[in-house]
Amino acid sequence: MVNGAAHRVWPFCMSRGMYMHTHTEFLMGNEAIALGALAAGVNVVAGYPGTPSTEVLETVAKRRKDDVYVEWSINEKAAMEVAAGAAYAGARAMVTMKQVGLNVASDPLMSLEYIGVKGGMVVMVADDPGPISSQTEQDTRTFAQFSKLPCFDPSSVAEAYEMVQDAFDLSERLGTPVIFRATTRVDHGYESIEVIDADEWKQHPVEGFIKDPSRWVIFPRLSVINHAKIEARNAELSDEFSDYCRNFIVPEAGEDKRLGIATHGINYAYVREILDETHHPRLMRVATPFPFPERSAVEFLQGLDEVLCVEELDPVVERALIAVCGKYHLDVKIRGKLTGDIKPAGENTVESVGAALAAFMGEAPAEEAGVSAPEPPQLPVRPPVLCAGCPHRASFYAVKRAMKGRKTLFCGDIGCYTLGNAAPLDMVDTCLCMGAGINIAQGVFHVEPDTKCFAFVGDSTFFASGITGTINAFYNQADMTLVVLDNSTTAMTGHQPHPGTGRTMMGEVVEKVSIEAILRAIGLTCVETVDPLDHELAVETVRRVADEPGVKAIIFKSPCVVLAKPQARSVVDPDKCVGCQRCVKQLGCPGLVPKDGKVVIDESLCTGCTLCEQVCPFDAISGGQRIAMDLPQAGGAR
Ligand SMILES: Cc1ncc(C[n+]2csc(CCOP(=O)(O)OP(=O)(O)O)c2C)c(N)n1
Ligand code: SF4
Ligand code: SF4
Repeated sequence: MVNGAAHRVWPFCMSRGMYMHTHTEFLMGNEAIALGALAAGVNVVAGYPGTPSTEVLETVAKRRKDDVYVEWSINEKAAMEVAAGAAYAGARAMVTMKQVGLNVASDPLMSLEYIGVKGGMVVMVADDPGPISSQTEQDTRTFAQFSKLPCFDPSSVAEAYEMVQDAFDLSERLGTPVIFRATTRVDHGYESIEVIDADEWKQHPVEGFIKDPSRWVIFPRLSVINHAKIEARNAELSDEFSDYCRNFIVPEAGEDKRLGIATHGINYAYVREILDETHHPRLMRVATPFPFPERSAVEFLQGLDEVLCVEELDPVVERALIAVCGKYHLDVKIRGKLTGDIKPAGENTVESVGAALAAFMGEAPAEEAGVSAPEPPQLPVRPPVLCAGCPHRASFYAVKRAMKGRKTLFCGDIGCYTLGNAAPLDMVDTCLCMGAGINIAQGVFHVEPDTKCFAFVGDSTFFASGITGTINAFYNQADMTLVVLDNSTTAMTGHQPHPGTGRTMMGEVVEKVSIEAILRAIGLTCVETVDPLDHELAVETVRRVADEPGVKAIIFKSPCVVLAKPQARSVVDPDKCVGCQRCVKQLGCPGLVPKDGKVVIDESLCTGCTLCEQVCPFDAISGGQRIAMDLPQAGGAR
């Protein structure tokens, strides 16, 4: 439709907010998504942290009413299944994760599409073009096509708030999970928006689980029947989405009627910011990349010669428009990523989109047209480092010293401790995805048995996906050392609790799950727990444990310094410091600063962890006090 005139109005666009009391809040996109879910009457929210998705669940926990249940699950698969169970029982449920989390949760999600849900279920996935804080640049719109699930893709904070409510309504009406996908600039952008007052949030009564094996038990026969239904439903939904008010066409302004621009998500905002309101090509904004609003696309393409698809990550809109042109014999040239007009990877910016639009519209190159700002001066490169006093530094350094001169492999994993790869530690040889390091170490061991293989894993990662790898190693007779870096939090994503912390997102204090007990239950007989900041003991423990046969484990237990209050800072005695800079060269702690041929300690950074005190060969550093976590009795951990 062109500006909503030609077809019926999509019901969800008109149903909310008309008779409701609202107020204005300045919100981050993720907060808006959380408030939208609460306004839609969400009953259960489960998730696993990951940037840029984390604030959604945290905001639900902060702003929820007493009858809303919220949890950090141990990983995304668990979260997906918890939400599915709640939705089976008729609750409105949301599951939150970052884009790579969807890989972990894909097994239940792919089957869930065949089974369906009773209460509305929204799968909130945050994509990370760039990537800014992820290991992949995957596009959840493509995952929506693969899984055949309807998908929403908002362009702004205000839209995210509204669209998540649309997603719940659609999910419940169709009995299917719905993907709600936003990208970093929407998730972490801020806007003042109108939100519904809390006392007018929808109350969603929960019917409860009704037993019906013909519906809830997946079997091949059921799957083939439901597959056919899903295909038919998606064809209908494509038609319905052509009337959805957020899939719209903006008619061209000015003389030129040959060109069109198709876009989505935050790129729509960039395009609108760049284009002259009085003179621009016809625009199509795609808010539901799957099922693609085909009828609307045909209308958009009528009479055009060329279309530029301005998108980030995969060429989803571009491919869909090419298919529409083929199906309807439309002679329109579709340009975008596949033709090299839009960069194939990385995040778009107002400047990069401006340059692409200027070239497409035959205008002066972006610089001359004044579209792009002058290049800002280069900022100094500041690689990420472990915090001053981070216990991970001490753990890596202990293993490094203990294994010096031996043939070793150090498999890292995902967390703050990935930063152990940087000089001078240089202790991460591999890093793939969460939990992978433990299995990669086994793979190397099986072809290179003379290498001492180590796998470093954080405590949250151990619970999320390290346990199965450890069992695999034990069962398949690997010879390797597992090093659990237990800082009692999920530090990298903002210090969320996990089963080892003894706290839940509902605010309950619960029994801590013991990593040591898990390792023993698997069958490991050599499990030692040590404070990594007790340097000589840590080194001695690594030397001894690494030479035990089979799978053995060291748990380095010391709190993340961001959560612990420093007791006393260390200082360098300038009369004793000879300027050898051993502390700086060995540890790379940002608190140690070379100055005038000697070293001083930046007291605004130092946490008094004492590691440099123990490393200095001239006893020139003193005064710190390390923060210890409760450790089991000495020797009791074997
Ligand atoms: C599948 C997946 N889910 C979530 C994330 C986001 N994430 C990165 S590291 C991490 C856990 C970090 O905690 P931990 O292992 O305890 O290490 P720490 O950062 O505390 O050192 C998470 C959840 C991810 N990278 N991949
Ligand atoms: S005591 Fe030394 S190693 Fe520890 S934080 Fe301070 S400067 Fe860094
Ligand atoms: S946040 Fe905690 S775990 Fe992460 S680098 Fe800093 S001290 Fe280490």
